[in-house]
Amino acid sequence: MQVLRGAAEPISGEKLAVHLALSRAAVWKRINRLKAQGYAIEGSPRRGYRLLTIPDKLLPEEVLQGLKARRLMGPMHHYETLDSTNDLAKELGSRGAPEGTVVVAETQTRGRGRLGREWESPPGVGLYVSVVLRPMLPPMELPQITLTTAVAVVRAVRRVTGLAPGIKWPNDLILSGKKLGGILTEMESESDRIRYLVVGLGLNVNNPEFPPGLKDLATSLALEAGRPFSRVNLLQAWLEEFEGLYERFLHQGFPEILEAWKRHTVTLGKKVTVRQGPREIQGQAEDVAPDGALLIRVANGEVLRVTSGEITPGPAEDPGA
Ligand code: BT5
Repeated sequence: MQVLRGAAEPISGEKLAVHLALSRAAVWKRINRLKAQGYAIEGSPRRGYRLLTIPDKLLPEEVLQGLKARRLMGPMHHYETLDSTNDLAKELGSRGAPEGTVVVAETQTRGRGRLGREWESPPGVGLYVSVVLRPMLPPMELPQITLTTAVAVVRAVRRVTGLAPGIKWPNDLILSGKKLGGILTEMESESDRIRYLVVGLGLNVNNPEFPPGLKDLATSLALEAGRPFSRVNLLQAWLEEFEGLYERFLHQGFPEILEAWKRHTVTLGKKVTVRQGPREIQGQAEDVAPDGALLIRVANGEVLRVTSGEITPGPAEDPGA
């Protein structure tokens, strides 16, 4: 692939065979595999092979090309369709897949949010990606990794598109008041140690529209900017930003990342309602504790710690909420 990509002129099968130390038949097979993946390759018996177009897919050949992240460098698994990239990443994690294993799909048939909710994952327009990590950390540090992931998404989106999403505690990426993306962090732990964890990111990139139920709630980068963006560039940028922040988190702890998170959040300083199953807490979102918990000042002046739940703006009965 690299050879074809860099070539201005068609390259003969013979030359490719020498360059790749393969037989002519093996070169032919490889070219056919690339074509099946969607690469448009012109081949003429006399002149050789020429790359015409690269498919708009998150193929490892494209994503790993020029990727600066080293720790999260793969192995990378790409699928046209998966039930859920988190499910496959968890399966790979349980079978011993190394840290940095990346699972990407063009579409998901059962993309998941938290608490069994669905993640709308139409083909070819979003990022649906999961990464296996093996940090030597206690399970209670999981929320910090979710916040770290969100900061990495903000940075990646800014870098590639110039748009600046906000973060709604703990895991929503928000643009123009609508949901642009979400993060699903899941783990397998033993006693007081994380065995492996999976960080899953869903990001709406080039979605031209959303189904009726999501129309008023969801947005995509393309809808906001009025033009499409390269999903490959966004995935590369997220892997790079995430790797940098994850390493910082492991070596220097959470404080600096938390400060960055606070700069990007749209939650703090606002009146909120938190729903935790049947329970509801109303108050002012004051701060995030060093461990990632949200601190809410309620009517009697007490500050409550919230480690999970659903946040909506204002008091629940507020019609403007
Ligand atoms: C999340 O859940 O926000 C986490 C979503 C994580 C999805 C990724 S995709 C790759 C990986 N593999 C998976 O199977 N999952 C992860 P939550 O906070 O529970 O939000 C879910 C809610 O967001 C739904 O109930 C809808 O209201 C809304 N929603 C669903 N699809 C959406 C979309 N594409 N864009 C915006 N909002 C959406």
